[in-house]
Amino acid sequence: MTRRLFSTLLLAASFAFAQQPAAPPAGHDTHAVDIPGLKKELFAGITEADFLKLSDKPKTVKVVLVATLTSANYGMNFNGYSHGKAVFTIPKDWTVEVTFINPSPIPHSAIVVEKDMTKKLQMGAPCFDGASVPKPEVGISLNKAEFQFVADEEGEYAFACGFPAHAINGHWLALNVSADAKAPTLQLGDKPAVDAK
Ligand SMILES: [Cu+2]
Repeated sequence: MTRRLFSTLLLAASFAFAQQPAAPPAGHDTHAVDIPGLKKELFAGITEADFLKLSDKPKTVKVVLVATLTSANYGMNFNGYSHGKAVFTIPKDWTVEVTFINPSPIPHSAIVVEKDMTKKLQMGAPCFDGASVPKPEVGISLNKAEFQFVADEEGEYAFACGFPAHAINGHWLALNVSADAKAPTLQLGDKPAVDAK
């Protein structure tokens, strides 16, 4: 099966499931056994502690987003979570350095948008300067990309996949920018929020 055909089939499947209630996330599982063709060396050694980490630079935090880390939500997850079930909270005016990794042959991407945009088929432009991989609508496969932005406005945002129809099918995590937050935190599923270290 060609990659293009496989992508088309996955997209078709994602549309078919779009009308069904969201399945609960399968939890954090470091093995993505059901998605064929993963370039696993791209995320080898990455653990939960890497998802959100303080940088050596002041008021700067590092985020790692791995698309298809598990087979949850047909691979349309970041770090094993989808549908906003992982929540990053970033203090206002902090710099966020994002490493996006897609070990899958199916294209995915990462772009910061307002949370409401995740209900749309297309994500449009990022809502902070530079807050996207190049050409998020085209996506990246079997590769990684880095970008950074300053979270200079409070609000409810999302790290969304910009590949058409992925965010509306759950391929996004929540991102809150808060003037009250003292430190960056990450909440994974039903676990308590944890400060970045
Ligand atoms: Cu995606």
